[in-house]
Amino acid sequence: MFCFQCEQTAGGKGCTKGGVCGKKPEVANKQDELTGALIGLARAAAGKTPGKTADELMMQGLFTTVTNVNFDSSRIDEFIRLVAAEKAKLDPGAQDFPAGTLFTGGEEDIVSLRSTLLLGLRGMAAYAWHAYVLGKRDDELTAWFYKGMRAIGEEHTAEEWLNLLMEFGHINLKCMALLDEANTSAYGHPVPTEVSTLVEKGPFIVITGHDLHDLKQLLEQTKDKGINIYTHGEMLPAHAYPELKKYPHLKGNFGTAWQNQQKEFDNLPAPILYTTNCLMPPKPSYADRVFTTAVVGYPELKHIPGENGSKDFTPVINKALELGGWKEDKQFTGINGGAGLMTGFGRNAVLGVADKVIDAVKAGAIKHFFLVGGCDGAKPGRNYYTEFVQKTPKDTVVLTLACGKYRFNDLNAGDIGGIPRILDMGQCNDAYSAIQVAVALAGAFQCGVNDLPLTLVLSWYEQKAVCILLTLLALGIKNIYIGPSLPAFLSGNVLNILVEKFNLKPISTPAEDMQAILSRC
Ligand code: SF4
Ligand code: SF3
Repeated sequence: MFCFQCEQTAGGKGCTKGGVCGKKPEVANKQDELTGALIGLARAAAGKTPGKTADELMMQGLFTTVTNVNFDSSRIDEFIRLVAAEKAKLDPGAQDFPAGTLFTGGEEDIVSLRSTLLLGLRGMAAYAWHAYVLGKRDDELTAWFYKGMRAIGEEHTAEEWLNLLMEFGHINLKCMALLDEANTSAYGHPVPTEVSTLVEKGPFIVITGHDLHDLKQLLEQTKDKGINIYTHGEMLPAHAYPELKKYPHLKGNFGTAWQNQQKEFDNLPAPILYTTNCLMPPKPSYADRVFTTAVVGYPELKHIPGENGSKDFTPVINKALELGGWKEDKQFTGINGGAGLMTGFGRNAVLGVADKVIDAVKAGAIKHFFLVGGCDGAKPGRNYYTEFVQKTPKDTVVLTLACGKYRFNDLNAGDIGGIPRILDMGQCNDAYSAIQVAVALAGAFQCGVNDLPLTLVLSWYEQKAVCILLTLLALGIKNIYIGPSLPAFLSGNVLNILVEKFNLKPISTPAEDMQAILSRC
């Protein structure tokens, strides 16, 4: 196996003897085979309209290979079989891409550029899938999956690869816009909401991942059953959607970001439902109560089928009743000891008070905006993000999104004239909201986004972060700080290009970076 797609890759270079994430070599190799088969499917679809089954397989197949999604080789085998059957219908002569050369075949910089596009496509597939299950699709976006996968199987010059990456970035913006529309048209615009971290006594279910459609179905099916629902990780922003928050048994949030799950779920007297990444190999103390759904999978764990459309969560409900929850209420806190978490500052909520924000900037009450967000992860260096936020001056505002927010979302940072200093915009895909807000501010101040008093300080872990970064670069956003370490799949030369073209900066220390940012203001 060879895998270097995530931030925790072995030795900062690549996992070769098994994944740091727990992915076995057999599974890694099958995922490469599946990827090669999807390139074959894309080739077979050239000049044709592939149809619903092929489109679904393309999105699901790519999503399956995202970090911490699927560890079950039998499920990946099934995808390979289905992709082969679909390809045979379109063009039996189309060749699959040789799996073994995906991340190793060719010159270092070309491997780097090819991998970057593939990993971006994997991330985008997850977002496209969430929109798709809510009935939203976009022909240009769907077609780009085929175009991108065909491109991965072809030879290109470095310049052509870079152009493809920028084109991809724009398509991913469309994808995030589509998901924003899917989520907001189904569940309303997020409204600022305080989320409790108290877990009440009695049966409960913990739901994690990004899929709001799964949460909605679970809420419906647990209505009036005496079972409370708690979000975990990336599901936290769900509390802010009017059509989800109206369920009184959606009580609060339990736990923090994904990398803490083995500790947080140890002996948990409740089932946990995983709707997307990030699943870690479960410990024996709670493996019997883990349920996966959609493309998530792990050998021996119970799976709720029904990838697309309605699902029956009865096994999860029965497990919740059997385990019974805790005997007493339990108050939890975030990692810094705070108990109430605010979320729901999506584009609608923030732009709803745009006048106030603009006035505060003009009056000098807000001097700078930071977007501190992205993925969380296990590395000790990720304390950087907590310290960075702690160091932000009192006349600055911190926008945040994705699971990296758990590093500081329980800090009481106060407010500026009623505007909270830490604004949680939602999940990683709500980077779309952040972009919309930045564009609106640039419009109001009649300047470019790069001229705004705004600095992006991003943390990355998996491939959704890769697709978002490519979108930000495609939009011409410069001076982005990125950490905690640089992607192993960026070769020295490719990194140099990004640094030269976009002034992409690896993080250093919170103090140094803060000083550099504020001295430019
Ligand atoms: Fe290693 Fe990350 Fe790949 Fe897992 S996903 S095998 S940890 S690089
Ligand atoms: Fe987190 Fe996996 Fe990336 Fe959606 S849940 S941001 S790491």
